[in-house]
Amino acid sequence: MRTNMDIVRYIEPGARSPRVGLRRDGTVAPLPWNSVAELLRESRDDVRERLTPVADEVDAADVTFLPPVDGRTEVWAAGVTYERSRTGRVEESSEASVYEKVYDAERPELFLKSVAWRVVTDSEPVALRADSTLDVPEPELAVVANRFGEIVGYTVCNDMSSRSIEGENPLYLPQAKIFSGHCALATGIRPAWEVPDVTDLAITLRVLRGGDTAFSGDTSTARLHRTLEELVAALFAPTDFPDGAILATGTGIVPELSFSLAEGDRIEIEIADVGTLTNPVVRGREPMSWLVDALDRPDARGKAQL
Ligand code: DO4
Ligand code: MG
Repeated sequence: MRTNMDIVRYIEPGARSPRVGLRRDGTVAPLPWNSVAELLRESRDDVRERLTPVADEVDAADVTFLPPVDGRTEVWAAGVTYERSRTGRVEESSEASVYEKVYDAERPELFLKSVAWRVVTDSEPVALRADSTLDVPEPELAVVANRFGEIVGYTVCNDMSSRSIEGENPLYLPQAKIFSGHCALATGIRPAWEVPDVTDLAITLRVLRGGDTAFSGDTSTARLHRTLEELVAALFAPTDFPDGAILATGTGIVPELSFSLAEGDRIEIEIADVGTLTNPVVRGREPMSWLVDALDRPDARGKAQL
């Protein structure tokens, strides 16, 4: 029988080190790994077999949840994997043909999105670059793969993007995609065997502004132009990932060019059977400086009042 369990990273009040745990029914209990990176060094079968708490559970309301990525695990992203993403890039870009070509090419577009420490999680802020004029959230199903390239689980990713910077020149992609507050993951990793049909998951996005809905959209993973296995295989073919990797699989929701995120917005993403992710929006680097403080002090993390 399927349950609502997911794998989380969390810290208990007064503790110095995060733990990896199993969250279910409003509780969390520690698992036999010290980090998500350590878990991703094991085979999928071993993870499934060892997914049993090693100590008593505590109330989930009493702990702080951290992004479900640590150590040397990298977050990568695929691009232009939905038709809507291709259309959106063609509209925004000074070099439309590169997006037309990559949609149908055998080789997918893959880019490094984030190292672990830069990732934020649910209820922490995401940011807009101070020099960007057109900004969007990108709600994406993210695949969590172990060191062998096996899909162990899924989570929700927001691949925050500057459309004005990418649109000016595709070579600016790393600057459009990587900045303080650029990448959010949900707090939980849903074990792959708990998701009944990953090929047809509803994805919804809502942007709230001053209590009103400023944008909403939806799609389904059924519209993904490539398979998850194909994307993971392309990522792992030339590269070792000793602590596994998280791969966001691209967005199928792209607002019209007339819409841009603004400071103070609240972004809500839901992927059926996987999880939810809500983040307030700030502008510039300064409101994200707590990420540096949180390197050694997880209690410095910038939880927002949502
Ligand atoms: O081609 C640029 C990035 C595309 C992307 O991030 C997406 O389609 O989700
Ligand atoms: Mg994206």
